[in-house]
Amino acid sequence: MRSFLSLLVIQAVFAWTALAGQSDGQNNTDTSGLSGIEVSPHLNLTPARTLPAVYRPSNGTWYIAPDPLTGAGPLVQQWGIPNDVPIPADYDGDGQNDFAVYRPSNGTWWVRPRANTGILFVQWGVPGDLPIVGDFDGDGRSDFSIYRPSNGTWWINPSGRLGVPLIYQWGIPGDVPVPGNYDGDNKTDVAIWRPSTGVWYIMSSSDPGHIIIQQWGTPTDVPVPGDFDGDGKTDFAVYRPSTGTWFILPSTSLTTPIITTWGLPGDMPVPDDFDGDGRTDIVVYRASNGGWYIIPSATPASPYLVQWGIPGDLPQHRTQGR
Ligand SMILES: [Ca+2]
Ligand SMILES: [Ca+2]
Ligand SMILES: [Ca+2]
Ligand SMILES: [Ca+2]
Repeated sequence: MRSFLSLLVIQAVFAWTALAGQSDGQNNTDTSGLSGIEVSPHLNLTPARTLPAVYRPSNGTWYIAPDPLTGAGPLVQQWGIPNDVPIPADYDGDGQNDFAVYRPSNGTWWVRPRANTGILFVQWGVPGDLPIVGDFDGDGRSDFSIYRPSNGTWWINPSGRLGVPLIYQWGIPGDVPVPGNYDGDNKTDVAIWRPSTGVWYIMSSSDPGHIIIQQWGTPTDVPVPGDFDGDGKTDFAVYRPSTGTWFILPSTSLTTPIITTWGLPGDMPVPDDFDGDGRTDIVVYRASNGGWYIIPSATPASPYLVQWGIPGDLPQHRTQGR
């Protein structure tokens, strides 16, 4: 067995650099498949809400849809190279997701903050690790974090204490990381979903000795945790691809599941708060036509479609973390 300690040493070779004012040295001109693109440096979204956004692996470019409320945007940014994994999150704490990619080949993170305050670069991870989004220390900034599927360990580099990692063994091979704020204390909880049994195991950040265990889902489901009822706590939820059915267990009413059919075989569930009412919306992305099919939680009788993306694009949304 390769020793745990040797991995620790690898992880300790860690660099943090903020390179103020550097450009990525690439242009922003590729608008293939999308029309009317203008480059806009910043979108101020009040109230906080999500816009449809895609990452195009072929050219490492991000495309964020125009804001229907203000008309601002769209926003286009080249940030990434082939084989990078997009991992947007709010790394600088300004309330907006930043352009960010994780490079699996060498475990490096490349963040271009939306506030344009310089580039963040961190080495955190080894090949095989999965990048994770979450604010585990609760300071409002996402922490550089990875989950190691081979042994179920979590390696969290907290933004409040960079270089002083939090390491947890939580999971076994086959488990799916489902970080979220299940206990409502505004710190992300370490959590996994076990497909074989459909059981969720949550390590509560407010009381690490208290383990939340909930059976919810079947082996072929996809976990889609979110705060669908808007009480500040992440709800257990799964999406069943074969039937396009959502099974949501609201934290305010664990005995009253919400079951909604929304999606066709092949669709990807991309739940997030698109209408800005503080509740996660039921949304699927259809790769064949770049369609975002949105049920806004504030007006569920009026679902709508946003066409944003072309085949091959990866839809971006926040399903993890807070
Ligand atoms: Ca943090
Ligand atoms: Ca928490
Ligand atoms: Ca909730
Ligand atoms: Ca909503």
